[in-house]
Amino acid sequence: MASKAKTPPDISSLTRSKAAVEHKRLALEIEAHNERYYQKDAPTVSDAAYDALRKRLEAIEARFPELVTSNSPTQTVGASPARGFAKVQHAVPMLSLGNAFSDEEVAEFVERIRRFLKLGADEFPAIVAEPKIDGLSLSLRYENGELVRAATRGDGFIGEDVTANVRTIKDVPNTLKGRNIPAACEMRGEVYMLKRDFLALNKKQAEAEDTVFANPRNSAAGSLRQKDVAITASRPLKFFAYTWGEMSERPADTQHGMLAWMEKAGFTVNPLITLCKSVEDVLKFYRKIGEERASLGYDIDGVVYKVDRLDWQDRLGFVSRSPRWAIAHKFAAEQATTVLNGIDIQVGRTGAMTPVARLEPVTVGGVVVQNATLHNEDYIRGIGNDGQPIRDGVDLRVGDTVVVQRAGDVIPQVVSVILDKRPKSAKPYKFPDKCPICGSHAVREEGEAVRRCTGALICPAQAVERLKHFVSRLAFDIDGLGEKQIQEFYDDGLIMHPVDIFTLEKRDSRAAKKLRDREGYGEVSVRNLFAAIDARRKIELNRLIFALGIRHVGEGNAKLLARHYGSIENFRSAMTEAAAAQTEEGNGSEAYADLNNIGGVGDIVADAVVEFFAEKRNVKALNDLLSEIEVLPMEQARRDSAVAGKTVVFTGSLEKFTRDEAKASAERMGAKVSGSVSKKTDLVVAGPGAGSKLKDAEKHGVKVISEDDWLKLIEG
Ligand code: 9MJ
Repeated sequence: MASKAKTPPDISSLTRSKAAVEHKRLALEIEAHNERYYQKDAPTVSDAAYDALRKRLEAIEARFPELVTSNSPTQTVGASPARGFAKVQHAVPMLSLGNAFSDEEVAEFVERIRRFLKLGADEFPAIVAEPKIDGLSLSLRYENGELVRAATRGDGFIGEDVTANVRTIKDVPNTLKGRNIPAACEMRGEVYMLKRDFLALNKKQAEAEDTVFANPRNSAAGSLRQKDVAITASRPLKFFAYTWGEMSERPADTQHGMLAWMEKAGFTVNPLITLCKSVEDVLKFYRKIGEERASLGYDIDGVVYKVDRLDWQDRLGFVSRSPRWAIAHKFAAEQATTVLNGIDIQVGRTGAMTPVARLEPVTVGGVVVQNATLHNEDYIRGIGNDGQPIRDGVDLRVGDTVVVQRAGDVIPQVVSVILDKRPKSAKPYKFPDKCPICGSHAVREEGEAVRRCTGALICPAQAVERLKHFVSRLAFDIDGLGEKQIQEFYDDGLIMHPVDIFTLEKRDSRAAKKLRDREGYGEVSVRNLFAAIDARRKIELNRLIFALGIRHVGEGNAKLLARHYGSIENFRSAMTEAAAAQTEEGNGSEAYADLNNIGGVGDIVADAVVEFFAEKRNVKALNDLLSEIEVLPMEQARRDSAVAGKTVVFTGSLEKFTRDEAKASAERMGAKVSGSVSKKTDLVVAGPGAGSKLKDAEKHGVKVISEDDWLKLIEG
C-alpha cells in the first residue's frame, strides 16, 4: 500500500498547520491519480492504495472541516471528462459508493440504516449483495424505450458522450423489450472485459506494437473511449446493468425487483446477485465471492450491499457524495513476502528508464509473481515526488525480503521492506547514470521522477520511435515512408539511423536483394520512394530541429530555435559550446546564457537541448545526416496569400486532410491556427460533425467554409 509500513502520524495528534500541509499534498496526489485513472486509463497505484489516501484525506477533513474546499477530491467524483468527446450532463448525478474494509464496518453500515429507519431490534432490512464489477460505469438514457444517449461517469455530474461507441456493445439493447417501459429512464451499470479477452487483445496489441493495457479495466475504458467507433466495435466489451438514474416510473419497488425488470428489458444482470436476510448472510456472500473471485472470468474488487426496499432507499438518501443505502465492501489486496533478487532497468521508447524488481517467484492470489514494477528511482529509495507512487520511507536493497501485492490489477507492486530480514551485506541501490542499452548518459530533470537516456538518435531502445518521429508530418514528411515502412526497414536492418534514409538508394543499388523485390513493392513504388526521399534532401532548419526528437522541443520550440540561430552551423556550434561547458552544478557558458535568453525558451528546454548535444554520438548522427542533406533557412510563411495574417479554426472530422496537414498548410500561407472560436477568429473551416464551434462562429459572426473551399482558397 502507498503509505503503509512507516505509519503516518495519528490524525488526532496533527496540528492544524501540519494537517493543512498534508491535506494539500493528499489532495494533489489524489487528483493526479484521478487523472491517470479516469483520463489516461493508466493508474500507477492499486485501488487499495488509492482508497487509503482518500480515507486519510476524509479523516483529516472530519477533524478540520475548515480545510474542505469546493475543489477537494472529497467533493467531486473522479476527474472531469477528457477532451475529445462531447460533454453530457447526467439528469441524476452518478455518485460513488462509500467503502467498508472490515466485517465491523459492514455491521456498522447496517446499524446506521436501522437507526435511521428506526427499525426494531429484531428487524433486519433485506439487503441485495452484488459482486462489484471492476470496470467503467456508464449511464444509458432511453426515451420511449429507445437508446438515445450513453455517457461515461466523468466527474459524476458531467460525463463524455460515448453513444456511438456504446451502440456497438452487444449486451446493451438499442430498444428495451417488454411492457412496463418508462417514458424516460437512465440505466446504469459497468462496462468490462473478460480476463481471457483482455489477455488475447493485449497479445494482439503487442504484436502490432500498439498500446498494451495494464489490466482488464483499463482495457475496457481504452476500448470504449475511441474516436474511431470501428475500433470499439472490434473489442470484446460487455455490460452488466445494476442501477438507474432518472426513471419516470419505477417498474418495481425493490432493488431485486428492479434487477429482474432490467433482465426482462434486455440487459444482462450479474447471476451471482443474492438477496440477504441477515448480516451473517451478507458476510457469507462476501466470503464465498472472495473464494470464487479468481475463477469468475472477470475482475471484481469487492461486493456492493444495497437496501432492497426502494422506499427505504429514498428515505435514507445521500450523505455528501455517496448513498446512505449502499456500501462497497472491498477485498483486501492480496499480498505475499518474497526476496528481491535483483533490479533491472528497462528503457522505454522515449528513453524513460524504469526499474523492475526481479523477485524470487511467489504465489500472490493464485498467480505466480516474479517481476514487479518499481516505477522510478525515488520509489526504490522509499520516497515519492508529488503525484508519484510513494512507499514507506525505507529504501529497497537487493537481497531484501519484501511484501508484494496484487490488487485487482495485473501489474504487481513491491509495497514494503521487512527490515528485520535485511542481510548485513545489502547495499543501498545505486540507480545507473548510464543507459544500460546504449551507454549514453542518463539525466533526471528537476522535479521529474524519471531518469532518461539522452541517446535520442542512437539508442536502440528508442530508435524506431525516433525514426517514426523523424519522418512524421511536421518533420521530414517523406511520402511513402510512414510508420509502417520505417518499422519494416528497421526490423530488416535497412534504416537504423536518420542518415540511413538518405543512403538507402545508394545501398540498394549495390544490394543483392533489392527493395523492388520486397513484398508490396515494385519498380514504380521504389522509384517514387527514392524520389520522395530526394525531394526532402533540402529541409528547413525548423523542421530539422523538430525532427531530431530532442525532449521538450516540439514544433513551436523548434521554430524559436531556428529563428534565433538562423543556420544549422550556428545552431550546432553554439550547442556544442554549451554542451562542453555543462557540469553537474550548471552551465556558465555564454552560449548557454544566449540559448536560455531566447524568449519562450526556459531552463527545461535549454537543458534538454544541451543534454542532447552533450551526447557525442547524437552529434555524430546529426553530422552524418548533414553530409546527405542541405538545410535551408526557416520556412517563411507566404505573406501574399489570401489567408495571410488571418486566424483560422478547423473543426469537425476533416476528410480531405489531417489536422496536422491543415495546420501546416495554413501556417505556410501565413495564417495562425487556433483551437477555439472567438471574435478574433477570421475563418472557421468545418468538416462533417462540427458542433459547438459552429455555434460559436454564428455567435461571433465568423465566416464558415467547407474543406473544399479551404483548398481552393489556399491553392488559388
Ligand atoms: C459495481 N461496480 O458492480 C454499483 N456496482 O450502485 C454495483 N456499482 C452502484 N452497484 C450504485 N453492483 C452506485 C454504484
